[in-house]
Amino acid sequence: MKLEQYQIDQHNDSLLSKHNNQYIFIKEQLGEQGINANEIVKALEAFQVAIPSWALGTGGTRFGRFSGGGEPRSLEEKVEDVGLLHALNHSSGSISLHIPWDIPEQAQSIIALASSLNLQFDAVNSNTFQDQKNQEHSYKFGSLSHVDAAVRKQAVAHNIEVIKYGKDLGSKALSIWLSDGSCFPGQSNFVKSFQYTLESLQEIYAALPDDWKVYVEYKAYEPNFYSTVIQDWGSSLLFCQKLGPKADVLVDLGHHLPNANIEQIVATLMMEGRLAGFHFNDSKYGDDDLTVGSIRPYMLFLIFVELVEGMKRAGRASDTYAWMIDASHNVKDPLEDLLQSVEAILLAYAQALMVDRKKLEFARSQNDVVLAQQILQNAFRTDVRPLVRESMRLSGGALDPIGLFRNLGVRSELMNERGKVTVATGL
Ligand code: AOS
Ligand code: ZN
Ligand code: ZN
Ligand code: ZN
Repeated sequence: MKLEQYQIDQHNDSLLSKHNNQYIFIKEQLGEQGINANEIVKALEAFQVAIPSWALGTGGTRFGRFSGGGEPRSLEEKVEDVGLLHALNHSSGSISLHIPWDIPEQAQSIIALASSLNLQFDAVNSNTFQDQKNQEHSYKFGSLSHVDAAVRKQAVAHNIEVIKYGKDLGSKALSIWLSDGSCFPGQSNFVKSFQYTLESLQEIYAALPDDWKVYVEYKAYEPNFYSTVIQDWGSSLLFCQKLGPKADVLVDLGHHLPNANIEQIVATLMMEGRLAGFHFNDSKYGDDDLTVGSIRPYMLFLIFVELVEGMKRAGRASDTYAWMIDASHNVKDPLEDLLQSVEAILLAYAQALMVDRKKLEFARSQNDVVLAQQILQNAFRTDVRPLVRESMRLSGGALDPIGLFRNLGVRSELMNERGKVTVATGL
């Protein structure tokens, strides 16, 4: 199934006069505060969020998986799904593959399909947290950090193979999330685990093409519940610093211990020029991988306040970072869910762009705590949805992506094509 531009235009026409009123209202409101709405809209248009191939099906949990119908059965169908998202919102212009859940056997035809949908290939993800069929050594007790050199060698070789797949597709980065760690005190030697991991990462790093990066993702716990080798941003940064300039830290919002001040972590990583990008999601308890902005939208906004500031300070455009959604669950239509996530990201970004930085710095210099808080909350409490809609409309997307997805019956069309019970590969 493919969306045609006339379907989007018809939909937009039907909503246009209502939208225009709302947009003019916020434009005036912002104008009074000296903020140019059109500039924010332009920045929103340029902000692209990658979609991970594993979020296109209903997610698995340890306790069961309740697949919906019409899920993608192949890599081609996953690319087509992201094409649908991108046609609707024009903000999801790339797909991130996970090897071996996705094996791009015929790179040329996959590339052709992707480019016909205006999609690119984002970072490729390796997987040494599961054993694959016919694999010689098990990762039960670790991969890049394993006590046995033969296991480490196998895990390094896998990562190098993933780079090769990515190269064929035009990806420019390898994302590594390691589940390595221990479940019980005494099980592993922290220092040896770190050093083995470093040596393994160095071998992978050496295999990176010149214009590639490696993103090192950290996570506090799970599946290991006593220690994790790359447990926090500090460990991740340490690995990156030892590896070299092609390695940067990847922040997944669900990977911190409770109540961590993630916005401060972001500010510090950006200060050091070592933020690779994000895996966006939301959570109440742990690595819940819920829809972005569904639980803690104010935190998301505060993170974007730092991102906007950091990008400005570094003189870097938003497309020089890796923004991705890493979410998955059982209860929503995955495509509708991803549309909600992308919208939440753009809303937080728009609000962060509204913050009056000069006034904020002045308030800080005066220790005017009340004013500083008010400046942030004034932005957060502004309904910026018309700005996000305008950015989608201008770039050729839909004013109401989920509304159009439903009106066109996209999911039932996909079920007709693919079947009522299909299970996408992934966690
Ligand atoms: C795992 O918790 C991480 O978020 C990784 O990014 C992982 O590769 C991805 O979520 C797929 O499971
Ligand atoms: Zn992640
Ligand atoms: Zn995660
Ligand atoms: Zn997560």
